[in-house]
Amino acid sequence: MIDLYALTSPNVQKIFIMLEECELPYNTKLVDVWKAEQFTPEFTKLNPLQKVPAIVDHDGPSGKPYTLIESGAILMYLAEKTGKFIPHDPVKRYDVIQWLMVQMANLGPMAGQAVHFSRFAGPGQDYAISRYRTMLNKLYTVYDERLSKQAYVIGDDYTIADIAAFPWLRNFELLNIDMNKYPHVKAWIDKIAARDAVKRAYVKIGAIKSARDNATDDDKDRYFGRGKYARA
Ligand SMILES: N[C@@H](CCC(=O)N[C@@H](CS)C(=O)NCC(=O)O)C(=O)O
Repeated sequence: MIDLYALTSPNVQKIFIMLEECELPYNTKLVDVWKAEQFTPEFTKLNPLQKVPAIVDHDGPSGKPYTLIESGAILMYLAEKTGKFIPHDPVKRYDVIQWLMVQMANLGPMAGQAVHFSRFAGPGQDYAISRYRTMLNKLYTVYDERLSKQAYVIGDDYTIADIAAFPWLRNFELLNIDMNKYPHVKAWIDKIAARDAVKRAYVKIGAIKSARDNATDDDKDRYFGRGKYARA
């Protein structure tokens, strides 16, 4: 059995999708980051970075419990555990790993900062918003070019490179991205959204209630590490 420490953000959505795709049994343990639950000593022991997702696989390597953080590492671990969504062929395998890293190091951080500066940082953020949205449009262009030539991110097969990118690229409305420019990404989003496992994952995610809508200014300062919570 796997414990998934979760809320509803894109990095967590990846893991719900992967667990559903692999049909692995799991318990969802909610960590409401809007209520500071990521900062408890119990959760900090699991993830010293105090972020979701994290998993504990009670049937880990050698049958012992194993804790993992970072959504990209969790996807690789689950792919290797089940032998699914990562090819054995060495070239294709490294194609998957490369594109997983593209998502982890580029798409996720750029989209996260674009949302932060457009929604949560207050007025006067034009430079930051333009910078992150420019980087995002570059990334949508790169994914669109790939998907104009092939069905999935690394070729003919659906892999963890798709599962990692999907929760971010599907957020185009929130990110204010004009999808008329990226028709192949749009078709790929629709195709992945129609998968049974993905539908099951989003039913579960949709049922999660967090304190985000009622977060006070102090809750937001604590979450974003600003105001009296800033360390620099
Ligand atoms: N690189 C990490 C990012 C995880 C992350 O940023 N999680 C956010 C939600 S999307 C979080 O838990 N934030 C709480 C905090 O920073 O206090 C991953 O991909 O797992």
